[in-house]
Amino acid sequence: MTLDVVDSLRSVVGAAHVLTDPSVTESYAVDWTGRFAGSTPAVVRPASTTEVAAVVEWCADNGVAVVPQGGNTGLVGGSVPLRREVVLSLRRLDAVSAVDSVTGQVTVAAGATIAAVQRAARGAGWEYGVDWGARDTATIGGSIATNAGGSKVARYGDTRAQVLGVEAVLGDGSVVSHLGGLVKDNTGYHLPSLLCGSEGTLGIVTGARLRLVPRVDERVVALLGFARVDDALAACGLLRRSLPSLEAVELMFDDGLALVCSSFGLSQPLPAPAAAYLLVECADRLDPSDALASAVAALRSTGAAVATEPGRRAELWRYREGHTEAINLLGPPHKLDVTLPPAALAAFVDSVGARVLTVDRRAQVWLFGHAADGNLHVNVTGVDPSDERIDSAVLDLVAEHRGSISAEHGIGTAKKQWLHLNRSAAEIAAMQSIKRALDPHGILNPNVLLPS
Ligand code: FAD
Ligand code: 2HG
Ligand code: ZN
Repeated sequence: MTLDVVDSLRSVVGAAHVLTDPSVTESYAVDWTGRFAGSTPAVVRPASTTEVAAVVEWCADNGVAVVPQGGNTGLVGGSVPLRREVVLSLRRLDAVSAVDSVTGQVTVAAGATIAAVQRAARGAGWEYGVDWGARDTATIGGSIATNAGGSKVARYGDTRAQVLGVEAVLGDGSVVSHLGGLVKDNTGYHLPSLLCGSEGTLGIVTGARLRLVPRVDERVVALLGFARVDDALAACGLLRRSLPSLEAVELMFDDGLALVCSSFGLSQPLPAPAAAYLLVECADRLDPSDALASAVAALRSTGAAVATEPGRRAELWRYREGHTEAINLLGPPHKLDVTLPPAALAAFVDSVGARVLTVDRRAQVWLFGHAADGNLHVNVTGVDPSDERIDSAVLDLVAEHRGSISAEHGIGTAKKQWLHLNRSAAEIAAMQSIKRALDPHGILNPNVLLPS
């Protein structure tokens, strides 16, 4: 059976592009955190939409399940083969077409990285409005499949808000392509919206037409300390109201910042440590430093480090973006990426640590996130990576506060069993009907999102 799969896939994409050596396929079979790992008979690396369609059609005809994979930076175990599925890597489809400088749009292939799209946009006087720490590896296809968020959502929206059109291969091998880029186009179901956040269960995204935003080059970053967590959370609303140039408001706490400092040999950013920190970025055509300074003056901040020069701005961002890597150095974490209603955020921050400790006294709970969106990343280390009581404790608390159990990373395999906390039986049944319609053989990423 395995040999047939490999031989057949080789005849579609060429022998060099079907990887079977376990020492090579291993890295495609374990997720970024190290918490989710499996194995695969083959990693197939097509170079075009036609080849993707031929691979999927062959897999559909032969009942072979497929896990699509982009940069493999996903954080919910959705991009790895847990039950010997074939891995379909999109990384060779990495073309970025010329930016249409009139419409501010670009067509990109699924395997292009976020950084490649950002570079192309900037080169043409535009900007791609989505950004996060894994930009050099994460792909457009993966970001559409997860509806990735990142640090600029409050200003520009999530990935779904950037996607004007998609090209995708559905579960029977048919190709849907709608890349014309018309901003107003009410011609029936909006497949791009449906594919955004579908986590590879409805179709393999092979390309997308993306909206860009005007480039603004004058930037200022401030890292602010707060003696009380409540003061930091309250500051977030005030900054959003008073600064039209606000691009990001990111939240950190003293323990997480100290971990980043010790992991990467960084010095503390402020003269005196604080309980909570906000990393704030403003961007505009004219220098937004004065506007930010007057907004900050109205806050209960205990100290600030401010930077306008690109190198120094990046140094301040390192304190925030270093969290994921620093936490992973402690061993595979439980990652719970959640949203709380603004009124519930402070109470959740207060109680989540204690709730986790009732499950395992050894737990270390790390909190950080995108404060502008009420999006908190709860990471738990020091416990058994497979102890799902940890995930239950956090996600039940989120549901008690009427929050979302997935803000931006998706459900994947990690949160599949808690989907009912946010979705009714009728909603799940509707999703299953859509799945059956677009993937009639049930071969596309079968381990994620929906109950089996
Ligand atoms: P993969 O990890 O390869 O796949 C993710 C999911 O998409 C899987 O279910 C996979 O099957 C599916 N998929 C991949 N490609 C396709 C395709 N072409 N067609 C259909 N399905 C596909 N995420 C955020 O939202 N915000 C953040 O701030 C953020 N920060 C991060 C920081 C770090 C350091 C890391 C490691 C990750 C971070 N992430 C963040 C998570 C991750 O980068 C995103 O989920 C990203 O969108 C995944 O893209 P990828 O190409 O790596 O996809
Ligand atoms: C971030 O905001 C990412 O840095 C990763 O979404 C979150 O590591 C995490 O839990
Ligand atoms: Zn995030």
